[in-house]
Formats: sequence, structure tokens, C-alpha cells
Amino acid sequence: MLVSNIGYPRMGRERTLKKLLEGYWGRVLDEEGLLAGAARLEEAHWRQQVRLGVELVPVGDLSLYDHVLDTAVMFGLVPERFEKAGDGLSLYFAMARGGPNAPACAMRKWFNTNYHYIAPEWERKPVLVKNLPLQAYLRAKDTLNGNAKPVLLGPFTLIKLSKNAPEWRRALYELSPLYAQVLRELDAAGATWVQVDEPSLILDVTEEEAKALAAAYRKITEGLRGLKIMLQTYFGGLSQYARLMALPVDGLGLDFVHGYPENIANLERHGFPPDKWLGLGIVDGRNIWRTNLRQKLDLLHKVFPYVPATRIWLQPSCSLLHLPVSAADESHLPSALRQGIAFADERLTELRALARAVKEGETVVAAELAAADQAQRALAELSGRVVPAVRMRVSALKETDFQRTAPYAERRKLQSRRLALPLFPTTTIGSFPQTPEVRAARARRRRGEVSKEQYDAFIRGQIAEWVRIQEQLGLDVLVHGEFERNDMVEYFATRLQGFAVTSNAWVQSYGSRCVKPPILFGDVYRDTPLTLAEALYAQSLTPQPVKGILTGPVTMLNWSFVREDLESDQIAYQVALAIRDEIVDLEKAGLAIIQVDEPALREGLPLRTEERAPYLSWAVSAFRLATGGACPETQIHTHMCYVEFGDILEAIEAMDADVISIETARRGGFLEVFKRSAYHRDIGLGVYDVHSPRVPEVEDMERVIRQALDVFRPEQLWVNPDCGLKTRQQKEVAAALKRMVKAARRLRTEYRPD
Ligand code: THG
Ligand code: ZN
Repeated sequence: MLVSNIGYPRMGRERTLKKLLEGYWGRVLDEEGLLAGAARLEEAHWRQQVRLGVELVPVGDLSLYDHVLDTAVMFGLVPERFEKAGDGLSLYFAMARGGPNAPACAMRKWFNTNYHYIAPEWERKPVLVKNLPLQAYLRAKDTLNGNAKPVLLGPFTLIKLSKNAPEWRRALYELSPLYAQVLRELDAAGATWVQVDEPSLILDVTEEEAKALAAAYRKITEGLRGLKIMLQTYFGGLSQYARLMALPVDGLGLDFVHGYPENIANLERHGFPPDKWLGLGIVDGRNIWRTNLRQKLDLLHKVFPYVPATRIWLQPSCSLLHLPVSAADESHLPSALRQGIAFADERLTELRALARAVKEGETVVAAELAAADQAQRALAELSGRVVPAVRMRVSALKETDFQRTAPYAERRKLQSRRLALPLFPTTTIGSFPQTPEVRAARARRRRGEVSKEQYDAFIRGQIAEWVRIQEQLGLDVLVHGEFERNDMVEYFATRLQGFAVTSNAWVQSYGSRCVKPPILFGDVYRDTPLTLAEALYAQSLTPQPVKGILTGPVTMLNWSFVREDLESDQIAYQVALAIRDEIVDLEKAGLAIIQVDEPALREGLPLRTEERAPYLSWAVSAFRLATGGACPETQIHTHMCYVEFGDILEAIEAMDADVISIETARRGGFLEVFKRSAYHRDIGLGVYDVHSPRVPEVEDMERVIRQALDVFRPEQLWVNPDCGLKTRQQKEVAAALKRMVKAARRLRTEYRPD
């Protein structure tokens, strides 16, 4: 039995890779400096994994931006528009981030994680440009000796994640000889194992696809002398297990955490090929709770009848890319909580303990087992884990709590009378630029260099300035600007009971960008208002309506590390009740419009179709519970980003918000979806793309509105940028909004209300 890893967090404990990349992009570091820095980081990660007992160390997993992009470039899948982008790093980063006159390749979510990959585009036939796993293997050989396991994204998944790939059989046919070449070169260089990642195999794979894969893998692995293939799947169980276990590879990596109990059932029903190795994903690579080692030993004993220990590698359920590096940095957490969590390094330590328990007997690791037991107990007894009042409130919920007190049509009348807004009302999504000044003030407050009073006064100054700017621009519905918030989820988590915020638990989101997901460890409730002071202050400065901005319950869950001892719906309802209380407070203070953002509602959608309906059911209910306490005269908005919403339009309707704004600027085809559905509620049109520094023309925005008028009635439409403006420059924002208001006014004179 060997301890194996599938991938290690790239950024490093001090986010070294982020600093290297941003240094390179900001031209304070040259190419040589970047590559040397990355090589040092890579080697440090290898040594660390060896130190922690890993016997098969993944190499080639430290990508400079994204491993899917690496694979695309390796096979020459470079779109025409990057012809002038040079080669090497400049081409690579142009594809990731955009180059002169060449928009970046699309960024998409990596399965149901918070990691984003760059989607390959097939404009030409793939060719083998460079053998990246071979290069990684040669770099690692001296440090790791026989323990280096090169990692490579497999052809099936590469095709599934690509844009404009040819018909999949043809694409597979084109790629097979290239993969064969990559593997032959690794074989010749003396590599013993290669990990070929095929996470797409956990999706709904057809029988026909499974058959075609067998032929492709036969071609890919033909004539290899010593090199063995571990076909690695993760994020779920295999629905085509019986066919896939027969693929001509030497090992099958299965996820027994997110694919539990499906993969156990697969073993029991179909057995395991006696000539193959099993990569047994046994500790969680996605969530941070310390492993119940005894439970996992039981699991191992269920596997042994089908696979002997000598043919098993113990692994995390997936790459550790999705975890922070080390829980040792979180010593400020309550000690029971600190003891109850495990990040990447602690996961590897757990694997070693499990392997020793099997090989040397449980007494050898008695101390580890006892500590894990103790941690489970401490976590269960953690202060705040169970708050009876919260449990009682949730269990007493009635159907009417999930409903507004008046139907939409009636609310609409009441709200339009109260608000008396013009046709095509203008607003923004909530945040205004987080200038260096704002960030510096927050940093000073964090370090205790300024008092709370001084900091609050600074924030009030920002709010006042932007209320004045918004009035001058002529916007109809104002916002306070969110200057007090860093990441919205982290901000709300610091103010809610039941959440803990970490100090260094960074996880890569895309490229050099990271997030620090809060830990939802206990029963959630609100003991003081979350946003009231800032919203109220803004409203006190203006007669115009100010829109309160809150983060919805589903997004709070999807962007946090969430406890596993309570069902998701129950947790979501707790968060929803806290938000519901805040809405009531905002209402009492006189706010007439409240937006509850759910940017992550779509991304929580389970990968397998059969799990989607139950998810959407509780997700929609949680939103309805959060907003159901608002009186009919209060207008509830919601906002969603990056939504492929064609498949959840019914759920969006069921949320029963009065107004919805969707990030649309980069999505053709969204009008089609709405045309088909005869959507009748108000909709905030994202009339320009906030992710581009370009200031749009009045005519561009006018065109977007006119196109929408083919599908919507004028009375349905709001006019706004397609997302928050926190990453933009102050000057750009004012210029763009000025033109946006102008576009709305032009149309207003044309379409007077009847
Ligand atoms: N918040 C959280 N998760 C998210 C998003 C978010 N997941 C999806 C999407 N938005 C990812 N987008 C981003 C955008 C910007 C950044 C991270 C993820 C970002 N991060 C800063 C960085 O890495 O420099 C760190 C910010 C900080 O200092 O707090 O800019 O919006 N939870
Ligand atoms: Zn958005």
C-alpha cells in the first residue's frame, strides 16, 4: 500500500506564485525570475510532500495559470486571434488574460468547485508542441528519484471542456496519437507511473462514449514498455464503471468521498480487475474537516475483499488544489475548531496514518487514532455548534414563511406606486471602486493603526462622496457602495454567529486570484445588524431610494467550508433567517428596495442530473425564506453572475424576486432563453461588461436595450452595468455610468408609459 497525492496547492503557503505572477505582469520581474521562482516553489512542494510521507508525488501540477490551458498549449490549440501574441509565456498569458486586440479565452468553472479554468478552443488540428509532463518529470527526477508521478489531463476531459471541438469521436481520433507520443517519451525517459486525469468520466457518460474510450486508450497505451497509467477520476462515482474498469490502463483512481457510496456499490457489483491498481480517494480534497480515521479504516476493510492492500494507493479524493496549505497557520481559531480541521498538509498526514495502520497495525498509530477521535468529540461539543433557539426556529418554520404576503402582481402595483420610478430606471449592482485608499484604510484598521471611530468616519466619507456622485450622474436608485466590505462572503461571515474567518486559508480561484472561504462550523444566527448602519447613512443623505445589498444564503454556503453534521437545507435556512432579520431591519429604517445577491446559486448545481432537483428545491426555498418576511411594498431584487441560466430559469422564477439582474454582457443567446419562457417580471439588463476597462458608447448600450425590447415590455426593463464595479477605476466608472444614464433617458423619451 502506497501513499499517493493527486495534486498539491499551487500558490504556496505565502501565496508565492501569486506574487511571482503579479510581479511578472507588473514588469518588476522578468521571465527568468518568474520561471526560477516557480521552479523553487515546485521543488519546495515536492520536498514537503516527501517529508509528509507521500510515496507517489504528482509533478507537473504546478501550473503558471491553469492546467487546462497548459494542456491546450501543449497540443497547439491556439486560436487564430493570438497570431501576433508571440510565443512562450507571452502567448500563454495572452490566452489567459487577453492580448492586444485579442480577447482572452473564456474562463469557466472547473466542475462544481470554485476554481476556474481557461476553455481550450479548437480552431485547428492539434499537434504536439511540447511534452509538458516529460519536462516536469525530468525536472523532478533528481529530487524525487522513483517517486515522481507526472500528471496529465486526459483526452476525454480535454475534449469535454473545450469550445468548438469537432465531433467527439473525431476529436478523440486526432488526439490519440499525440497522447501516445507523450507517453512513449515519458516511458523512454524512465518514468514508472503517469497520472491521467479524467474527471469528466464521473459525469453522465454514455455507453457509446465508454466504448470509444476503450479503443482510444488502446491506441494511446500501445507499445509502452515500463510506463504504467493511473486513470484518475474524481468529484463523484462512475456510472459506467463496468466498462471503464476494463480500459487498457494499469490503475483506476476512484473517489470514495464524493463518489460514496456509489463507488463501493460498483466494487460490490462488478469487483475490481485483479491486474490493476486502485487509487483509493479516501480523504476529502474539497472540504476541511478532519478525517474520522476509524471510519476510513472501516471503509478500507470493505474494499479489501475486492482489492488486496498491495494493489492500493491511498489518496485524497481529488487534487489538493482546492484546499489551503496548512491549518498550522490558523492558531487564532478556538482550539476545538482548530483541532477539528485539516488542510492539504494535514490531509497527507492522515493518509500516512491510515497506511501505517494497515501495514503495521492499528496500535502503531494509536495516538493518531485517539487524537482524531478526540477531535471529532471536541468538534461536536464546540461552543456554538448547536444553538437550541436556532434549531427551534428552523423546525417551527411553516409554509407561509417561505412566501411573501402578497402575490407578485399585487406587489408590483404597490411598489411602483411607492417608488414612482421612471421608465427604464437606472441603478448599479452594489459595489463601487475599491481604490488603493479604501484598501489601505482597511489594512490600517486590521493592524490596529486607526480606531474603529476613525475607520467608520472614513467609510462614511466614501459613502457620502459616492451618493453625491450618483445623484449628479442622475441614477434613479442609489447604493452605498460597499466600501466596508472586502469579499462579500467573508464580510458577512465576520458579522454572523456560526462562522469563523481564517487568517491564511487561501484557495486559488483563477490565475493569481484567490479567495479565503470562511468556515461555517456552527448554528448560524445574527446577533447584531449586518449592514444597517452604512445603508441607513446613505439613505439619510438623499431623497432618492437607496437599495440595500445583501448576500443570499445559497452563496454564503457555496463559498464557505461548510459543516457536515447537518443537512444543507437546514444550514441554508439558518443563514436565510439571519438575512430575513436584516431585511426587516432595513425595511423598518425606511429602505424600499433590497437586493439579495445569489451569484453562486447556479454553480452549486450538482454535476449529475438526478441530484439537481433536490438541490434547486432547497436553494430556492432558502432564498424565499430570506426574502419572505419583506412587506409587499418592499421591492426585492436579486443578482446573479456567470449564469448559464437556461437550465435553471424555472428555479429563478420560483425564487419570486421582484426584479432580477443577470450578468449578460458576455452572453449571447440569453434573450432567446427569455423569449421562449415568456418571462414577465422586471429584469435588470446588464448593458455593459464591467470586466473590461473600456468605457462603452451610449449607442452600444442603447442597442442592448433595444434588442431586449424585442423580448420584454419597456415596463419590465431596468438599466444597469452587468455586475459590481469594485475592480474598476473611479474615472472609468463615472464616465460609463454617465453614458448609461443618457442611453436610458433617450429611450425614455421614445417609450413614454401609456
Ligand atoms: N467571492 C468568493 N468566491 C468567489 C467570488 C467572490 N468565487 C467566484 C468568483 N467570485 C471568483 N472571482 C474572484 C474575483 C476576484 C478575486 C477572487 C475571486 C480576488 N481576490 C483577491 C486576490 O487574490 O488578490 C483577494 C481579495 C482579498 O484581499 O480579500 O480579487 O467574489 N468568496
Ligand atoms: Zn455579478
